[in-house]
Amino acid sequence: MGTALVYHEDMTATRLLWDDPECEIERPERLTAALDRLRQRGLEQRCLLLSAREASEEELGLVHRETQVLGKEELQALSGQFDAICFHPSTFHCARLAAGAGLQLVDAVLTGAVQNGLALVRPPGHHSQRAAANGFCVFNNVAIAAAHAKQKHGLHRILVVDWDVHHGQGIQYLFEDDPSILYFSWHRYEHGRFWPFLRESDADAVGRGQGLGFTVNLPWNQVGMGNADYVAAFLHLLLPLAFEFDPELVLVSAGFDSAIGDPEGQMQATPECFAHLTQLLQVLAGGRVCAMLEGGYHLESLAESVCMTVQTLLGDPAPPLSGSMVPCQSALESIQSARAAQAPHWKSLQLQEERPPPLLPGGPVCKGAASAPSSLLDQPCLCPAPSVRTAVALTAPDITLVLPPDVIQQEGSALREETEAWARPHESLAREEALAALGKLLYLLDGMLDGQVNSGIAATPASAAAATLDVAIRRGLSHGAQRLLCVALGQLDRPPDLAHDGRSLWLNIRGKEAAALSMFHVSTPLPAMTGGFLSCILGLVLPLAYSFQPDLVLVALGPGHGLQGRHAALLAAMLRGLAGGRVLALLEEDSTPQLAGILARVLNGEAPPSLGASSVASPEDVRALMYLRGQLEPQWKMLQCHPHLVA
Ligand code: Q9C
Ligand code: ZN
Repeated sequence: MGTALVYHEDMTATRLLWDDPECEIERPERLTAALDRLRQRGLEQRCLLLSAREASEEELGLVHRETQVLGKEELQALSGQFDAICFHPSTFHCARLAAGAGLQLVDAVLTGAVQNGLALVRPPGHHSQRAAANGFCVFNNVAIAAAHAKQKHGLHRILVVDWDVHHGQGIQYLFEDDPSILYFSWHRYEHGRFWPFLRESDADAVGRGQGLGFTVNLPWNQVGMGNADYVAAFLHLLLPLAFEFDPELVLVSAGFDSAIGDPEGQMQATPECFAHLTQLLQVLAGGRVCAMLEGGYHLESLAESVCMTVQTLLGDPAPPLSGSMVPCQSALESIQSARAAQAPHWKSLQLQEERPPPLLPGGPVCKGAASAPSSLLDQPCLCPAPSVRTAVALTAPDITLVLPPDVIQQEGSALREETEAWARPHESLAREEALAALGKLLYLLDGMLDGQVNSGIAATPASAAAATLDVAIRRGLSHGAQRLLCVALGQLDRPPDLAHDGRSLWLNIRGKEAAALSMFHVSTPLPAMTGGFLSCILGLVLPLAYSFQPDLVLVALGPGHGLQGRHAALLAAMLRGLAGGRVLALLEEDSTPQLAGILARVLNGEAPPSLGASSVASPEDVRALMYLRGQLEPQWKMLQCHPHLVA
């Protein structure tokens, strides 16, 4: 459905007219650097370009008390009245364009003209308050867009995700008693010693009145937070609440001063991390995500991170995350205290009764802030994008399948002799239908391993599902995959002679009981209800997967998998964050065309349908989950959401 990019070059006009070391980082080059890089990467050309308009007085009035225009002479004097603000004659024009850009973006998404988009704007907005400019922000672009989405489009639930490294206190103040806006912000806090030095930026500020629980603050008390910390915050804090909230729209206060190299943030998350954050948000609200630029002052890091965000909005799979995926102790402390503060307000957090953390030697501590290694930022992703994003290899091409034009139905098959050789050890693969299906699967898998195809779907007769999966695992491991994650649903047993060499991680969802037979062989019951399914994905499957860092993912819906289509779609959409989206889904031949269709579309980058208001996880589901997490946490660090006590 497309991605909008909203911009106007007039927004490069506002700049610093006198010496001010605090304001000088918010420069016009921020926009031009981001836009140039989008062009260079061919990303701008793939977007629907919208030229920003000015917001009207009335629209600004949704949030702000007065919007006076001032004479030049008073600008410096006026600037002095606010914290971290430097006005320029063009500032008001730019700020009205920035707010207008957000409104256009929301209109484009909510009228269905596009699926999602980014507004590239300055000045930023999230520090701005009803009657006060603050922290480079004049009008609160995201807050105005949220108020507009409620007023003009009748929305009832809007999620605002503020991944800028500063606390968007302006948004918090404007909506702190409003339960229709769930505001999440992580921010550099350092126990209150970082700008804007507010007590109400801490985790215990959770909203007021009707809005209790609808403000979620995650203060970072150390610099140097990285990919593992950010992804852990999403999996263990933001996403459980977001699914329970069930937003109709996601607005992102997309500041990139939380990325590596930024002088304000001093964090370590790489640009790819923003692809993952974006992709994780796209499973909400039917994929209606509107991102608006906030901060981001390291031009190189900013430009790369903007590209990662736009690329992901366009549906490209997220590049794999680099670095070890181990959250640091300080991040875990913050996540735990935010979870504890929110638990009274959210069912999804209550059930996971807080256990005493196990006594273990202390985990890693955060390394200090790193400057951006230019080598890391300069090189574009070395692996060329596969020419086919998604291929469907069903035994008989299915004309009833509704597929987007860029999803191909694969005709090819592996050579007969080769297919027979792989099939030989398995009796269930002797039948002609099973062999034919295996031939198509092998052909598809080879295309993926060679880098021609990114993701795919293959089918097999139910009786041959286990054997076909076994062959797929072996073939994957012997033809280039270093680490293979297999998520097997239904009655599929781990191939008995699969080596326990750490190259494969087997996760069976449908096991009779929860069991971790080894760190590479995990089995869990299929939760009955949506709530349990979500906590299984967010609390077990994804943390395991992000810790393991596979380069190939197999998802098999085997006999009796019992998974609803929308649940399967969500699982596939979220697993797509692993292995650069190299995901092969294996279905039973008699699966409905609807299931095959929705999986193909999701693997191709379409948003999964929203799950709707979710039920709570059952006590048994929670028990199974807690048990497995307890068993596996020492090995798979992304499962942790508590700091360890140092023994
Ligand atoms: N060295 C935005 O990122 N100065 N605003 C803080 C600490 C103000 C940041 C000084 C930073 C404002 C949108
Ligand atoms: Zn910021």
